[in-house]
Amino acid sequence: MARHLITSALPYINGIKHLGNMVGSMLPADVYSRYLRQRGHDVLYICATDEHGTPAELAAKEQGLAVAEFCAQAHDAQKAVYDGFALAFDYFGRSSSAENRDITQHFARKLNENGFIEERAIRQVYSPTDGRFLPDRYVEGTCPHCGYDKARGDQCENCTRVLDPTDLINPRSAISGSTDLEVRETKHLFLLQSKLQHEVEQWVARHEDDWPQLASSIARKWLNEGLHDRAITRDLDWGVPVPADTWPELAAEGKVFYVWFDAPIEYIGATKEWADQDPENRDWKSWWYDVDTEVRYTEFMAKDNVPFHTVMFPATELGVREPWKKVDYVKAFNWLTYYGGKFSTSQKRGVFTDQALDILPADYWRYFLIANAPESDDSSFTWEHFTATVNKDLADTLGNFVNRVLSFSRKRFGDDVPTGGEPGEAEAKLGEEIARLLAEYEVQMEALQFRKAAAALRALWSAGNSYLEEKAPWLEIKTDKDGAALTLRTAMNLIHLYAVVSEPFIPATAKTMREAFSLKDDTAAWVTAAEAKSLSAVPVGTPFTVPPVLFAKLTDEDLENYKERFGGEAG
Ligand code: B3M
Ligand code: ZN
Repeated sequence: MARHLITSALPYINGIKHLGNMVGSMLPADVYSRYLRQRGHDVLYICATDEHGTPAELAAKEQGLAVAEFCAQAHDAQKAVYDGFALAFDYFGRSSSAENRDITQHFARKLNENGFIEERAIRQVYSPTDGRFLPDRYVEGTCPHCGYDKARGDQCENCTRVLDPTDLINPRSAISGSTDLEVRETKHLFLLQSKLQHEVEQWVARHEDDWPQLASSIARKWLNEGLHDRAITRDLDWGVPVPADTWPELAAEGKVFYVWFDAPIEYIGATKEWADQDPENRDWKSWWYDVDTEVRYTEFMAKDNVPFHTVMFPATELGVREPWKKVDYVKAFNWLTYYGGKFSTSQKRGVFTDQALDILPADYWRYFLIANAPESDDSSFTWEHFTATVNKDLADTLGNFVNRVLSFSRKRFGDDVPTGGEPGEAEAKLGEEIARLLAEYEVQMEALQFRKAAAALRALWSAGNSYLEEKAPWLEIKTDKDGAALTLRTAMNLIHLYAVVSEPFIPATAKTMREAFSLKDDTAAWVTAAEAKSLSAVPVGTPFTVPPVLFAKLTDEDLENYKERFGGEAG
């Protein structure tokens, strides 16, 4: 039993996320958290909306709302979708919280005391037409590195290089489109990351061997390019204000911290939000402060967020010179593509999480997405692949097994798990196989190898089907009633085992399967190897019901409808 702190990259507030965002952060974090909880660990899974920065301001403007109001609404809208996906966060917070403000300001003061912050006058893009400085995404133009003509002032979406608005060629205002831009001088706070390069390097060197290659290679690339001092304040109305006790002049000018400075700190902030809801019983610091080896911290994110989590945020934490918990394991994901092309929030291409839930219940998506998670490479979403997977794995292999076994047994033996012969060779062989596959499933889950874990789970479901085909109780019953009863009883035990071990992937269906049996005392959190071998957790005489079809089979017509609605190819 260990203490596991788990976070997934904080979804930006500016809109409902698509399936690609879901599979690269929150969903695998949820599957992993659920698994660890079931195994008896003490788990804290924290996430939040990332509410500061220009995207929030721009999205609020588009909707004609004050930013605070926009964020409050957008937070609730995202939370509702995540509830729909059955994401079991311990807390889903907001980076605009007072808790995050306080901790962010504390971090900045400490960094300043330790000589890692400097005030510098910089030249910044000013738009006379808009009457304001234009930070980050308020400026668009051509990327100086790759020539992409819709690069934003903070990062080029095409080559992922981090930019400064003044780097852009042919810049224009994202607010008014004006190209009448000038460069003016203004003061900002700089985080002296270059002074922390060596320490970060040493820290990464101590951890990277444990990380997946995708995470360590990105961290290395960034360190090799060298850590640059970066402006951590912006001229925006919305954000964590620069503390007036330390920087009165900048505070008076209304400067706020850059969104990427306060966003990772919100992992801590949200933990404090969680504790503040029940201060008697929750201790946020016991998860974050001076718990180097006591807590294991795992972060989930897509690859574009890796530099911020493996290099920049650790640099901040190191520079604070207080024992804040740093990440132990960085689970990074490649992209899920839509028919080989980009899912795009801005261009509204692909399937959004709210639309997905309109079409089918969460378990269909959860299983498909994790079974096809872009772990070692990008993976492509197509409706053909989705419908084929649902039909084969969920409807045929799992759903049909459950229904067939329970309805046949009810028809022939009534509403209780039937008595019958003693387990024989076939049952012993099955038990061995189930125990072996369960062990494989556990190994892959513990290694955070989600595709392989899904494959092991599918193999567990398949083993039941093979057993059933082999024993064919619908024939067996004609000559050996006791034998048929044994087969069905064994299969029902498999259903219960599936209910327990499938929960991280398909929690709602798992619950339905479990509740099919009226066990006196069904507290089993997990299945031991011995239990897997003996397949006897559901005893003779246990009343059961036959649940409605667990997974609907998707038809050719469904497939055509999805393709028509969402576009059946890359845009
Ligand atoms: N909101 C970027 C993103 O949504 C950003 C992650 C913050 S994690 C601290 O991809
Ligand atoms: Zn570029």
